[in-house]
Amino acid sequence: MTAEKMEQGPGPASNREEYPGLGNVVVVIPTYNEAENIRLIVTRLRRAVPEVEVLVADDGSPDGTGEIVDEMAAADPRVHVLHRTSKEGLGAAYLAGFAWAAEHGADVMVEMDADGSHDPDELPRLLNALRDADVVIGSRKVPGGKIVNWPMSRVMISHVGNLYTRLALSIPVKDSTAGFRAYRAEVIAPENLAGVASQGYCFQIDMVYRAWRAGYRVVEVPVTFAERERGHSKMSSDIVREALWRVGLWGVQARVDAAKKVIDKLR
Ligand SMILES: Nc1nc2c(ncn2[C@@H]2O[C@H](COP(=O)(O)OP(=O)(O)O)[C@@H](O)[C@H]2O)c(=O)[nH]1
Ligand SMILES: [Mg+2]
Repeated sequence: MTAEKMEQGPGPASNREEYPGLGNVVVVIPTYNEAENIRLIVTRLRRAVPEVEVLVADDGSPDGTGEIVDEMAAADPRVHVLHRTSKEGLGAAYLAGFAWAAEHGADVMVEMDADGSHDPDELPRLLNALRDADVVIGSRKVPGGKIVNWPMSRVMISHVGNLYTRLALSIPVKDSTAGFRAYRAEVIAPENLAGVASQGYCFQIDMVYRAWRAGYRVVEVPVTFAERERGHSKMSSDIVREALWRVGLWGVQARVDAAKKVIDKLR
């Protein structure tokens, strides 16, 4: 299907070579004020995995990130940019990026940060693992996974956040907040994403929770996550609060649903 789809319009050119066995891969990179990082990460990615398409979903960064990608896109048919008008959060940027990728015939969609925390050289390992899975998470919390140079406060937030998520949702995933992932396109088809409203890194939890509940195979492969060297994190206390209340609510909902099932059986 992909070859025909990709030939339409000005979209990706990857019908020429496909990632063996997986089809067309689109890597979505959300950006807000990543002018110091974007050129380097896109260049590293194109070098590490030349077969993939790259889509930068930029929220109208005032520092000119989008314009830098425009320049790169003019010189490289596999680089694309989605200019969004205002900062609406990571979740909204990814949803728009996934929709673009679906319209352009992607079979696999990858999430990756712009700031260098995710190493493009590790992407082939994620993609290889996707041959026997539907979602692959580049995990910092399975044997071999690492976090390098993160302040202790961030390590703690990540640790407690993942523990809370596992307890609240009973999900067998160690790093559900990780943002370096590959999905088979059907997992994140629009019909599976109806009602997604999470914005910050709760979005990552939302995606993996939906996939797992729907019965998709979720696999974690170890990666090394390194703190950004340039630019600023967009992490905020609002993002932590959002994850706390949404995940708590989903946990309560899951228990209510389970209790209802038991009651129905007893009737
Ligand atoms: N388009 C878009 N990208 C965002 C937004 N917030 C964060 N990002 C991007 O998401 C990625 C991860 O964000 P980052 O600030 O590094 O979060 P951290 O790694 O948790 O500190 C980076 O590429 C950011 O530029 C947003 O509101 N819109
Ligand atoms: Mg970061």
